[in-house]
Amino acid sequence: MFHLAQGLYNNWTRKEQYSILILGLDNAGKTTFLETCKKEYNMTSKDLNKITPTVGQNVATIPVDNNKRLLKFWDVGGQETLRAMWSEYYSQCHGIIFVVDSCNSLRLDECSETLRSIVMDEDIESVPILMLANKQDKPERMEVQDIKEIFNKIAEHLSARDSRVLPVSALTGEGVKDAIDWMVIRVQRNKKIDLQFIDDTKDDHKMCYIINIIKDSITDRSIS
Ligand SMILES: Nc1nc2c(ncn2[C@@H]2O[C@H](COP(=O)(O)OP(=O)(O)OP(=O)(O)O)[C@@H](O)[C@H]2O)c(=O)[nH]1
Ligand SMILES: [Mg+2]
Repeated sequence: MFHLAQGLYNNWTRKEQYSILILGLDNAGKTTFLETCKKEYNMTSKDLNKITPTVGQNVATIPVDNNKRLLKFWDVGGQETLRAMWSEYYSQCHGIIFVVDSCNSLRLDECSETLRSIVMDEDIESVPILMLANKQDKPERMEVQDIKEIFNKIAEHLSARDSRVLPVSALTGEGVKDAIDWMVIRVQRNKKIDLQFIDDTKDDHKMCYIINIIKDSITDRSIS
């Protein structure tokens, strides 16, 4: 009887959990975005001035939608050597946030080629993709429309998949909640998703394994 009651209780209280990958070139603002998300949802977050380049990953689970659902964010380092490992995460993710530095026009080609390689990967078929035109607080930013044009060319490969470009400032928090709201709706709508619930320790083990490989291959930068 106790086990039955406990089973029912667990069933009622478990929450849907979605894994969201945060990708983008190094220095785009991924970790800043994650820390600001934590702050926006009243979680303890790092001092934004103390964020260092990520070697490996940062993980945070944030309750959203009035605490009814969980988004588990995987912020993966964007340095070129680390990008080769991104695809290891694709089969586990329900949504992708691709962060772009709107102030660095010199890296736009690199940025669009990187996004193209993500979009073309069959493991992320049907996964919603949100592109964030970050650093909108800076006067030298590119117009969001220009960034949209680049993304739209790549979006031709997305078929009927949900995709969007939104302006944000990870530093000031402007647009961050709108971005999360968009993603929460999309991951729920996505019929093909395979829902994970709170007990996803197997995935964590897999991710830890991946991260150890990454750490072995990088020695010269500090872990954030
Ligand atoms: N002005 C401004 N600066 C930002 C913003 N977002 C990030 N930055 C700055 O950009 C730099 C890089 O930010 P990170 O969050 O470390 O970038 P990242 O994408 O995680 O970089 P990697 O971990 O190397 O892949 C830091 O100096 C941040 O303070 C923003 O919205 N506005
Ligand atoms: Mg980082």
